[in-house]
Amino acid sequence: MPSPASYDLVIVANRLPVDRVALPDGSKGWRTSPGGLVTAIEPVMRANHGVWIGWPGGTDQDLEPFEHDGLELVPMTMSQADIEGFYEGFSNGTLWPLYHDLVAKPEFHREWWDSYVSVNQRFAEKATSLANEGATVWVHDYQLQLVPQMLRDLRPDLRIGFYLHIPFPPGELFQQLPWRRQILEGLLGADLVGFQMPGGAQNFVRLVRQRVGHKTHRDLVYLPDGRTVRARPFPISIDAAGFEEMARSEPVAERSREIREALGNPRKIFLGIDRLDYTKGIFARLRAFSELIDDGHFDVEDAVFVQVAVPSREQVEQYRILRDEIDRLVGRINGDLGRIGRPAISYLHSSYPREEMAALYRAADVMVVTPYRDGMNLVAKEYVACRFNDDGALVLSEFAGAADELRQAWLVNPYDINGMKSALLEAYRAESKETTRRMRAMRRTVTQHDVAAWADSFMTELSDVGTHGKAVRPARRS
Ligand code: GDG
Repeated sequence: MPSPASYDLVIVANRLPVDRVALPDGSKGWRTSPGGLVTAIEPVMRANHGVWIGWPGGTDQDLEPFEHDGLELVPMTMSQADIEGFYEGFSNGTLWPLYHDLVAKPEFHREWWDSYVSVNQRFAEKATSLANEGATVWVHDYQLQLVPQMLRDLRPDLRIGFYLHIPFPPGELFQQLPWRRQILEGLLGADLVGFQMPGGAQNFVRLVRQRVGHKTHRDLVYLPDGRTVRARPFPISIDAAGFEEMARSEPVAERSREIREALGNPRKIFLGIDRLDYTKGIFARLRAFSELIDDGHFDVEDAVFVQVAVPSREQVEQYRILRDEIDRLVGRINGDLGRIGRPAISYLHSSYPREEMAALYRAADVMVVTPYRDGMNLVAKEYVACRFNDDGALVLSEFAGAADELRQAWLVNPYDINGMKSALLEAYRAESKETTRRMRAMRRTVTQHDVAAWADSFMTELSDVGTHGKAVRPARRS
């Protein structure tokens, strides 16, 4: 590793893009974690001599900076108290539900806030210790909203970008937060604040005007010290070509046939893939599907619903309750409607390799994505990228960011069970001419606006705004 303070680009995110794994010889090693963010950011990091700071998971205290797959990574340690206060507490017990339309009730605890402030401070200090004079620092997501201003105070020479992966709520909800002003001021340390949707950027600018009292004009905030901050939408995307290539591969084709066979060759396979999270609307969609069977629209011989629920935040009480509720619902539906070897719902509480996800996307006739609120939802885009034959139907919540781009999906309001039933039935019955017309249009969108385009546009805009720091070189992509 080069000496400290020698990077032109510093990525700061809650998680490092790697997971700790046990190697065959029993020692511990690292594996790149699945996800679009690393694919998006890796080329920019390479072109700019970048480093990534984040938590590797766990409470190991003795981790040194290291290189993995050519990426330079700096692990941040977390104590059990940090995990409980900063991560499970303020990030996932306060901000996550508050920013997702209060789908669950946020809890406000002063000790959680104190922990959030101190962990943000540690991330900011680590970033400044690694950044060259005039370097660019790109901070990610709701766990680190105080970092931009902390960086600005420590190092006015830096060029600072912030990107929020989840929705930014309207003022009526945000103002419940006892520390609302501190969060807004924390974000205002950045030169560019990026959001998924135009609505999030507008909510932020309006709140800054009303709550902090700064002058604003369109997407610009004018600070008393002469700085300007720009707030803009940058809808995130996926490595569309990568997913398509994987879906086309022979092993994935073979696995997708096996999955169909194992399910008893039903006429139609419905699929849901989500982190097991109360924002994702898993419960409501399974109810809607089961009622269609109960009403006699189709039978368990005709259709099966495969629901993959990826374990998530299992130490947080609300997530445990949700898991129990879904376990009970699936048990009841299968008990009432299933036959021997023919469950109505094939429920998997596990995570899978990317190839298995691609095989599932390839096998599914109807993909069902019904969050109550979602910043974007990459699963919807991944499904589209994998449908290289222009077939398959997507049922998508209006409240996912992805609905802005994927207009040709069957759009639904997840709070409206009857509306969801109608959409599922239409998608089930749709003629291939109809599904092709819709899928072709969606594929054009996802292919053109991929994650590389997202990262480039954020970086280009960041290089244009502010008078701080040096411009970042765009990624050289093959
Ligand atoms: C947040 C925002 C926004 C999931 N299970 C497995 C697996 N995954 C991958 C999916 C997808 C990603 O994880 C999940 O992304 P989503 O967008 O669906 O949802 P969140 O986790 O809530 O993400 C969201 C996103 O940030 C990006 O800005 O879109 O709105 O909430 O890529 O494929 N991948 C593998 N195995 C799994 O079991 N390999």
